[in-house]
Amino acid sequence: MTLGTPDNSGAASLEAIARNGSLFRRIAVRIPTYLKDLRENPAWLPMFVLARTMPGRRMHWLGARRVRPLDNAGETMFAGVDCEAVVAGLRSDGLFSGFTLPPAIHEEIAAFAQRTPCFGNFDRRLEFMPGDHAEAEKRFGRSLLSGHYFERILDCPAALAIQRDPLLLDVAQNYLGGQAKLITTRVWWSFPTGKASDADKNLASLGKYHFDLDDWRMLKFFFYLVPVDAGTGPHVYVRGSHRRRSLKHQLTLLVGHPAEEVLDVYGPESPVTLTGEAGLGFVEDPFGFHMGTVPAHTPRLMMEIGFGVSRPSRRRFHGEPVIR
Ligand SMILES: O=C(O)CCC(=O)C(=O)O
Repeated sequence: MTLGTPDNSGAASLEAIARNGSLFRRIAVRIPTYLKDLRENPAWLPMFVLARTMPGRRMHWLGARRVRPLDNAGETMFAGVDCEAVVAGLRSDGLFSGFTLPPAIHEEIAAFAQRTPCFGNFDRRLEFMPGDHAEAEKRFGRSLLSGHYFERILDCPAALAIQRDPLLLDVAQNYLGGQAKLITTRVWWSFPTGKASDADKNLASLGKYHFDLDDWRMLKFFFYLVPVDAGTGPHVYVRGSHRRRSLKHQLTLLVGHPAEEVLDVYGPESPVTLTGEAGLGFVEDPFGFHMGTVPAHTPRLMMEIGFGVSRPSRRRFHGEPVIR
């Protein structure tokens, strides 16, 4: 398209207005959450403003307390995984893949998820059994992209066994520093659905590269609880994007950015698409760009165990945008 002709510049400015309108809408929907976060914890504000910048992050990393890897990380279910190798992968790529859950553990969580009602699109009013997804979309008259268990998952002993596994804390403390603590435990479905809105996709962190801005330093362990192939909405991580950031992506108000923009900075070879069997686990520094993808044909069941260095929100369970 040639810019500058009257017709084209009109189209370009309409496009710009639409883009800005959607930007303001995306910011506006988050404002109530931000205000409550600030009231609950005033230290949230400097983090929210500065943790998106490299100098802000680097300053905070200087305060990371050094710990020594445990020779024997207690009774871990991940025998054979070496903490130092995991931390080395995290430092260089922002990602380490190579955990395997024992079958009894991932099968128990998957069975728990099948028999327990979940909440659609992070909304506690949209409660349904995962097996009734198609019927629930009709009943609620909207597409249901995700189904979360929130605190219900804490009733599943196998999920608690992963959350408490000493190797995860060992990796977190060696990477983030001695201050690392558990902040999130979540299990959720991503469902194939034809008609999800961009707002629902953004809420579910699907289909758009973004970085997490919930704490100064974070680490997320993800585990697939069903086999995940290209059609099951695999997770994608942009290798190396936790270590450097274009100025545009530091001064941005938004954490989500179009793929072309992100890959222009880190290169087309940088994204790693994580597919694998039920039980596959990986860990990432979520300051690096990453995303889930919308499943094309099969629902994905996934678990996340997150570590951070600040006090977690007492008010809302992971990612819950509805303020009570
Ligand atoms: O669903 C996924 O694979 C992505 C999750 C995600 O982006 C996040 O937890 O920040």
